[in-house]
Amino acid sequence: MMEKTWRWFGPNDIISLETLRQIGVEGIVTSLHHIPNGEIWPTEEIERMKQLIESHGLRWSVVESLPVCEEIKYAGPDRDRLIQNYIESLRNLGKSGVWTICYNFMPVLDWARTDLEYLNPDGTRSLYFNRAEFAYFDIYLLKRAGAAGEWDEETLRRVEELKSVMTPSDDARLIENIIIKTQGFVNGNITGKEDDPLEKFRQILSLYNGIDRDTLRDNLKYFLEAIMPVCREYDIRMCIHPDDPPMQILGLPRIVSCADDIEWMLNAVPDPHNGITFCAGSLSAGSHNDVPAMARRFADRTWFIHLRSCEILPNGDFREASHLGGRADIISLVRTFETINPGLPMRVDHGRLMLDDAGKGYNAGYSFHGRMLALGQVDGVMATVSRYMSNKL
Ligand code: DNO
Repeated sequence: MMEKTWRWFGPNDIISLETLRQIGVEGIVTSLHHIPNGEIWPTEEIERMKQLIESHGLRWSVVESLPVCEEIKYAGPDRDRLIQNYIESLRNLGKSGVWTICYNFMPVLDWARTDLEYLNPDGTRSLYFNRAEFAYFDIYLLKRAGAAGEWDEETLRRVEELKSVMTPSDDARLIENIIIKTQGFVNGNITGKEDDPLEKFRQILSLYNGIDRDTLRDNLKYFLEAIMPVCREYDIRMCIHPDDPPMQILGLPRIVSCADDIEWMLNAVPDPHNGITFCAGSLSAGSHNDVPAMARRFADRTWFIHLRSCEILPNGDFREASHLGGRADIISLVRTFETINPGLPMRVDHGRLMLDDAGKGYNAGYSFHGRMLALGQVDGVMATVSRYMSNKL
């Protein structure tokens, strides 16, 4: 059966490893969050983390993420040195036996939501992407040249409605959600300590002027070809995370948004060490993605799974559904992966904000009770599928 893992943010995480053990977690997904992007992860630091995890009867199953610097993505002058550093980090992880690495190749924004506490009828709160609010941010707050021309008419109509009701504090909240609260803990481009985060954000965006889809694809291929030798040497499985949401945003190219994209990147470097993180949540936020069909197609090159599910609303907004609802069809996914590529590490991704979790300072999407409930649900699905597959049901 899939290995039940949990994203844990290191010794400063409010949720302890003891707690995780008690709720049935087997493996830990974490990163060396204190090491700045682009620096080599030293063996001693990797070993310290590994031993801490193992001393609680768990294992360090997956690194999420070993971040790829922007400069590698847009192919800046320092790219080869940064790739060498990446290779050294992989070598050190390989020597310590940490062999599954999640990363992404999304320019600038690691993931995007407009509302981190969208109120559901039952009183829980979800992460939500309001298409009109995002377009409003793009056009009126970021003031990106040409932005208005990239949105459809219906969204632009909603944007004008919004414009008449948004207050300065609504604007500030939107900026904070899009470029700080969702980013600071995963990416490090914007930490929230900047005097003018929006201006800093514009500067980072401008690094991608002139970079289109094909160029970004070339840069991904260049990066993967450079790291494959060390991956082969230590049997390291690289797992690219799909774009979240799976569409073009802010004029940036995104190249892992649909089945054709995934097919392209797997074929561009046809080595099994070049694989994917099957993030059912990200993929299900795109109406063009048939998630169960994609799982069947790519299960043999999947090395890590994020179980989560989105619901797309008629106006193009999406919200994170319950782990048993939405478009992803987690029951079907568990059966597919257990049939084609059994035993992969899986973590439930995100969870609703519920019970007494609000206000405790959890990273957006990573509160305790919602994730624990989701893990319980998925655990039940896994047990049922397993029994069914062994013909005892
Ligand atoms: C958000 C996460 C992403 C993911 C990275 C992987 O909750 O799914 O931040 O960890 O994109 O590199």
